[in-house]
Amino acid sequence: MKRPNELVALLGILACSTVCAAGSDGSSRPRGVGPEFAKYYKDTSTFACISNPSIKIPFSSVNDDYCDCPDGSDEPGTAACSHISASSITSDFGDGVNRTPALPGFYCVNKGHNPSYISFQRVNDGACDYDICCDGSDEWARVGGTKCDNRCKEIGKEWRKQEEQRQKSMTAATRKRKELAETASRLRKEVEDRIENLEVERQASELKIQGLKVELEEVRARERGKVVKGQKQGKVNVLAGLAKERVEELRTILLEVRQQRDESVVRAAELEAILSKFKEEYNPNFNDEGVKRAVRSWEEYAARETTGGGSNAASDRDLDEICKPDGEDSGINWEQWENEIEGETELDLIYKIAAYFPPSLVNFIEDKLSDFRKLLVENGIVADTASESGESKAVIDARNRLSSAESSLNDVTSQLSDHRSDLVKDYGHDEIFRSMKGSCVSRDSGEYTYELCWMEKTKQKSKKGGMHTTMGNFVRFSSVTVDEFDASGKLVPQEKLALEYENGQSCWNGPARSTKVILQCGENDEILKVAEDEKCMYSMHVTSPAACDIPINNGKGATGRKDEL
Ligand code: MAN
Repeated sequence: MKRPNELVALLGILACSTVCAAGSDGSSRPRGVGPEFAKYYKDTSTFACISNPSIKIPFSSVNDDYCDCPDGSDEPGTAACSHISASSITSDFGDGVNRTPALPGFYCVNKGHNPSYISFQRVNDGACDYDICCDGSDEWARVGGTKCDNRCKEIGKEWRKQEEQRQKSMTAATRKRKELAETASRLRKEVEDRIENLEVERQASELKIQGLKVELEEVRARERGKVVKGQKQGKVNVLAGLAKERVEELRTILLEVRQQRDESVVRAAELEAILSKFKEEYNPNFNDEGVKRAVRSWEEYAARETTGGGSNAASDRDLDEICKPDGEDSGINWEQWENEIEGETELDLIYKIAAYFPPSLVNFIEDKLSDFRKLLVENGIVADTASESGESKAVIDARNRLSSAESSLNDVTSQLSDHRSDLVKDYGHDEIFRSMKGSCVSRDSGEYTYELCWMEKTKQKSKKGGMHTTMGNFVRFSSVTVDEFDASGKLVPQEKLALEYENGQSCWNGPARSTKVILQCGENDEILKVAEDEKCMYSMHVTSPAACDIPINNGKGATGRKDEL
């Protein structure tokens, strides 16, 4: 089954038989076969293609540099079937033949280091691939004179050193993660305790408010009993009304009496004139005893000093004043009194008594009255009407106590609501990010310094100065698949935990900035790389102990405790 032009392979075959000893475990396997596939190559007379065992070929056709099996399994040590391994769409042409590569690649024993598989295309391609095949066994045919020395000893040594370092770092990362998880659980407990305390505070606060409402009503009722207010209901106003009526009545009577007096005075004057004339004109010689007695009486009357019963100018002026109707310019200005009275208590009027005393006594009396009033207020006997609103101090104080209790209840309620939302918030597996919330890590990249604050924001700041730009606010966890080298140096897709930051500052002519933070396990929080994948859409690759041993939940909501709630 060999073709004449497959000289290179033939040379190789001459250099080493088809069934080169390959096993580090001492077993003999064809070249390029890994220990897990050794069982297919045990029969040294016939070989059955691994994925299509009905296709059988002589064992001598194994590794003869000609691809016989549709799955390439007859050429584990050459590149003859590399077209199969290179292509991935060979599985089914409807003929029932499986064309999927049966082997992962050429097996490099790499004694002194780690065995690994290298892709068949790189077998005998004239290049030493020490990164995968440190023993150089992939270039066994020495194509173009290529000779790859076995470097596994030194490469293995360096790898072990690095691996030891990596292991140490991973151990430290795992320990840190454990500490972070403990801190997170303590912080959660603190929130739960706080909620419990706040709940007690809330209930106490509600009871206090009920009590203060009752107290306010009681104080109001009590103070209402003490305060005399209003023009209509006040006793002083009633008294003033009565006094006004009485004054009017007396004034009317006075006017009548004054008129009667004036009339009597006129009449008396007329009579006096008659009697004077009578005295002058009577005949004293006419011996009439009755007339003589009358004249004597008149003379005695006329000789008596006047008693002032008649009018004189001064008393008339007084009477004129008194008889003027009450108003602004005369008598009592009732309107002014009534206005003054409004809003005042009887007590206030009593305190004004001081105004009626001689000025020398006024200060003394005012001091005494003020002290007395204070004493009455302090002892709850009279209401304190100091406030402009007309409410007593006691009512104002009671209302202030109620308002302050209500405002503390609002505060407690809002704290409770914040803490409760915090408890149901997704903080990731083990709520690990609860302990990291608000802590930040930054990295210089290009013309910017980038900052990541866990569970909060991502920011970008120009090194030239100026304000920072928000690249997003944390919204949720998600996951991304990225290709990573595995231990054997192969790129394999790995699912990574990611944190989505969205709704950052708007981009000019573009979307609001957003950042996808892709996490990988590491000893420290460190931004490894920042990229602007599309305009204003950034990705950050970050290491953190928080990302170690985390089951990825495909970004479907909470990765931790929230699912249990
Ligand atoms: C700033 C930065 C850049 C961004 C542009 C868009 O310069 O935020 O990352 O691409 O604005 O205008």
